[in-house]
Amino acid sequence: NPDRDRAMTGTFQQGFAWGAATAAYQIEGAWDEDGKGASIWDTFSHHEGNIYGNHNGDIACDSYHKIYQDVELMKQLGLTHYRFSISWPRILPDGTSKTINQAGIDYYRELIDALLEANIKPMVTLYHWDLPQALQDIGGWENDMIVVYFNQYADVCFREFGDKVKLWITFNEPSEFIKEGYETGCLAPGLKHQGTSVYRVAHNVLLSHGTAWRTYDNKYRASQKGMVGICLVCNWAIPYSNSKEDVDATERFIMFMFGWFANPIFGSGDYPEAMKQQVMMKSREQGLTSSRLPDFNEEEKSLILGTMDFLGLNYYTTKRVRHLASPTYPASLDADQDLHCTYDDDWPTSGSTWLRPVPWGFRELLRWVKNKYNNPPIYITENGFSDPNLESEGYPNLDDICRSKYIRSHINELLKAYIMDDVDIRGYMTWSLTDNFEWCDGYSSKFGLYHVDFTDPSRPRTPKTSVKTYRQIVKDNGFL
Ligand code: PNW
Repeated sequence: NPDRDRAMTGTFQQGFAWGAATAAYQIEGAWDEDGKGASIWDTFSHHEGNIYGNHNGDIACDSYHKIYQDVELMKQLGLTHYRFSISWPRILPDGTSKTINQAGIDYYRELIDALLEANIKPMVTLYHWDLPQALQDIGGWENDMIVVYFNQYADVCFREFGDKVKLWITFNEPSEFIKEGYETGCLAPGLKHQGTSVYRVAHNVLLSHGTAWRTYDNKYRASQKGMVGICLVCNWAIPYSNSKEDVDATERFIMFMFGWFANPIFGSGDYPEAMKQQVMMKSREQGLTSSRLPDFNEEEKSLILGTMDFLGLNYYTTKRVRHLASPTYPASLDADQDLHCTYDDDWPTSGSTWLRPVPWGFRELLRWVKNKYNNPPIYITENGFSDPNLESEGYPNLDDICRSKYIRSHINELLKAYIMDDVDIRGYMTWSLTDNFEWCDGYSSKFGLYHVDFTDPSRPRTPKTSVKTYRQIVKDNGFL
């Protein structure tokens, strides 16, 4: 449908949030400075063979020492918002509120003040994957006690920064760090606990989220008047064929990726039916008497349901989904879904195998979320593109026309969702401000609007062409 891709002119509402997003471990560096404790990412990346080229985040973009340079980049873009994350062990070195590292608090206060001085509002993620190693040593998210520790940490952050931070995100992409951290082992802590752990961990993450939201609601909301949300990543998905099997598999795919967290927090108040049925069926096949997916008791359900002031939605790509029965063993989150994902060959490529730009999928996803979950307020908290591997053409290539195209086309679909579909969209944060430590890809994968030279000790930042593109859209509040 060629009409689908036609660009639209128009603007977003006054006060629309325009931002860029980052995460502590990916940019800060200073991994053991000024009293910071180790995180699971320090441990994981220091272990040979876990990361491309054995890269690590010891220095990264050195953003810990470059507050004012980074704020300058945001000013050049004309941003109204900046999404960053707090490193839990930088302020609570052993994970608990027994010891507070004042230098860590001071660092984030200085950053927040510098942002506000530049008229940029902070949006702060509490957990973007860098758990204190001390808490991993007692089981991390598999230990039910984590709910208490996360709540202590959230409470310290609300207390210390809540006078100036009005937009909070508890978790970034739980589906992602749980699957890759506890089952495939691709992300820290690198565990390969197949089949059951992911569901137990998700249960604890949901309880942690709900508890922290209630702490804000009970102790801080009246005086601080902020909002607390969660970031969920969701691909759009379309069936491989019109068969009922493929259509059902597509629905399952979205439920396992998004409904797993969305339904308990702002949907039915329980795990999705498709997920419950599927994991029960698979568990029975494996000779288990109960499902590997835990049940919520009523108390847990009511603790979690309704604990969301806004949805942070991360969108990158779309998949084509086909039903495919998986073998009974080994049990895994993937095998539980009985499906196979592909993409269409005519979807363009990027520097990441998993990322095929499909802008219209963005609008479809937004419309689906609106209808399925009763029109929640949505901030796009991540959307971005990795530079194709241009080594052969001489790196760095700062003329990132593909990123410009990605940004323009995705924001245009967002505009259609806002104007034509009445989706309640409050803002858009691009991933990412600068090139940074891209998890297991190290520095080989580049998502930044600004290039960073990681071979230079001063980590100079240079604008790519997409800076101009994004600055114009921000200035026009859309497309004039
Ligand atoms: C995000 N997907 O992860 C993370 O939040 C960032 O820290 C990361 O740097 C960025 O994407 C780029 O990789 C994703 O399934 C996880 O489409 C999964 C998906 C996309 C992004």
